Amino acid sequence: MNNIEKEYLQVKEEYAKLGVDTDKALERLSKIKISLHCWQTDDVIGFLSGNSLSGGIQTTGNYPGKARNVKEVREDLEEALSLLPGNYKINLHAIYADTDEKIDLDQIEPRHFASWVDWAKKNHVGLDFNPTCFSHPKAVSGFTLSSNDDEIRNFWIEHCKRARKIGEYFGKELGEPCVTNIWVPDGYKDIPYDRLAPRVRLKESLDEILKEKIDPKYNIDAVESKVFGIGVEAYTTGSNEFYVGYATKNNIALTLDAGHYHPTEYISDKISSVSLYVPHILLHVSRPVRWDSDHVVLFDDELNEIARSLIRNNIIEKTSVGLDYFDASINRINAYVVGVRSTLKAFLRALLEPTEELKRIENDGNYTDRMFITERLKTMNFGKVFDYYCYKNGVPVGMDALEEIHRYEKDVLSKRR
Ligand code: RNT
Ligand code: ZN
Repeated sequence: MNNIEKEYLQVKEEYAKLGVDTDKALERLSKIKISLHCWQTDDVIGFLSGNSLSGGIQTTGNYPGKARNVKEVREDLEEALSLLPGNYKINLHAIYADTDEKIDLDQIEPRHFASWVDWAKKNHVGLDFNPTCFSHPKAVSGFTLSSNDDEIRNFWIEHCKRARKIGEYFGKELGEPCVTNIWVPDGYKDIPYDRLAPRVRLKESLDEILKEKIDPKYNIDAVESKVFGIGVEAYTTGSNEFYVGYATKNNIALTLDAGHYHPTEYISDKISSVSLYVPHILLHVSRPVRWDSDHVVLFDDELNEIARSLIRNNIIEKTSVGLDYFDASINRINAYVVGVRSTLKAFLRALLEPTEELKRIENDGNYTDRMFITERLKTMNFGKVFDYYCYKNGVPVGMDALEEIHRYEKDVLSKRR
């Protein structure tokens, strides 16, 4: 028995004293499939819409080694996956189509993504999808699905309709539903006179996009709100209330992006409420810092709270978990590895709680034991359980992962000039 196994057995005993079965927790952890956002590889540029990012989101930094083509995007995703325990999905945006044809976003078809399906099969990952309603000449006015220009609005409606068909295609090919998430950057920099009209148009656009019924066995529709973007500070058409209402009324998935709310608002406290009214939740795991909603996810308090809300009430059963951030100032493989490992650790820690026992204690009004046990849990050595999980899954444990990140940077990323 090596050290990792020995230490695991010790910690397992400690957890058993609290009534927690660490093996079972790891078994449950292995069923949570995180979706890796492909756009961290190349700072959300893609291959269809030109070379700059717009729509109120931004990457800063120019750390060397960003992916320049579809082959490099896949190479980097494979490298990231090789450093991560468990099973995954990959989250694509429409701009990551793999085609030589000169097509615009209102012309995308499943065949432009066929090589992604082959790649996904080979790498045993599922696929998720997003229409790309930004970084495009038809988005420069700041409005897409809520534009008052019919030509523009129809262009984006057509794009989103096609995105859903691609989602359905992914779902059929890969045997697990694709979550197709609609996020639009629409809004005003300065104070609007009419707050309703753009929302009426957004609602009508969505109604039109979702008119065709697609079996949720293949494609799950999701809609994502936001409080503000850069240059869209005064008014966002697709606000929280807009989409909570829309998703509830239309029985589709609601996306909760951890970076899309006021700084004192947390999605961890929204999850339980919305779970009562929407059939499915898509989580965009992200980290807001001041104006930015997209820093690399770290193992912080809010991430732990998010995991707890999902695990303690088993809301995870109706939740898809995707990462959403883009940092161009650090090694991009590291951004994946840290973001995913942090998320997994938060889930693991939540799974290592005597959940039923704590619920009972709380219902009995026994706040003494509730306080003692939840405080005790904070210093339990879940890190050793996580190390063991990595080891069992044949991926580098602890600092060994960083060593591999360095090797890949030296051998691969630094050669991309
Ligand atoms: C933007 C949204 C959206 C994007 C991705 C690239 O604020 O979070 O999800 O980050 O679609
Ligand atoms: Zn998001």
